[in-house]
Amino acid sequence: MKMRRWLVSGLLVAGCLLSWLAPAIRQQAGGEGLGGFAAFRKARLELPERYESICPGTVGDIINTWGVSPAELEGLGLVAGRPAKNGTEGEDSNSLAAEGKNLAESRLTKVRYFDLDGDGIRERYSLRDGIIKAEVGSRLIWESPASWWVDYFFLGDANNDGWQELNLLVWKEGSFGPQQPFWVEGEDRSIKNHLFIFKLEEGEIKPVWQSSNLDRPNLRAALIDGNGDGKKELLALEGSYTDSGKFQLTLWEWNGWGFSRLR
Ligand SMILES: [Ca+2]
Ligand SMILES: [Ca+2]
Repeated sequence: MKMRRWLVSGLLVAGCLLSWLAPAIRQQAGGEGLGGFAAFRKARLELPERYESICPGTVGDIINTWGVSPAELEGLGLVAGRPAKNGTEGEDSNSLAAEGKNLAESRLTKVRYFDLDGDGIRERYSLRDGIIKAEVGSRLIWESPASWWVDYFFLGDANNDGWQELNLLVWKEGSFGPQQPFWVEGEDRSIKNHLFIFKLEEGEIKPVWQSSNLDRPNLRAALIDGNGDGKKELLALEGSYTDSGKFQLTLWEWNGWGFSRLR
């Protein structure tokens, strides 16, 4: 009996000690729990490299680069500009699934020259091994933090304010971007996908808008005026956190504080 009491109090002490030590242990693992992200990054680095030379800006580009059929785009109300393929819905989803899998299981290398701030000088945006760099001439003006894995970037006026933006699809730990709301406690620390929007102003890359965890990871996204209203909509090729064979196309529009889903 005495022995059992000792055991119980011993366990209690061990428990208290562990709960007291736990934050210290977590801190040693990188403060933000980088152990999980390091493993994520390592797995990403092992994926085959894929090169992409264009940023799709039209429905036709999307068909050519995302493995999407015209019928699927017409299903979202986007005019594909060429006759829809004679196929069943099942065949269409298969083609999206096949190309989606290729996109999901690759590591993108991409370079784009683009004048984001409209000063007449094009900057160089280059993505490699999950890090994006912005350079003017030989000067590095910004690179994404090592605690992010950037899967994809696209350039264009995401919020329809007349200024072009640098838009990133980012994997990172924790639901919020660098601007975490101060009232949020006990944040979800899982590694999820985000859409981050930046602008180039006075020679500096500055955040414009950052999503919290996306409901589904975006493999690709593009800004196209699909309905001809003069504003850009966001077309996203979405995967799934849990089902590696599941893909869907969704269409969104900027609502002033974020994106609302149209279809
Ligand atoms: Ca410029
Ligand atoms: Ca803009």
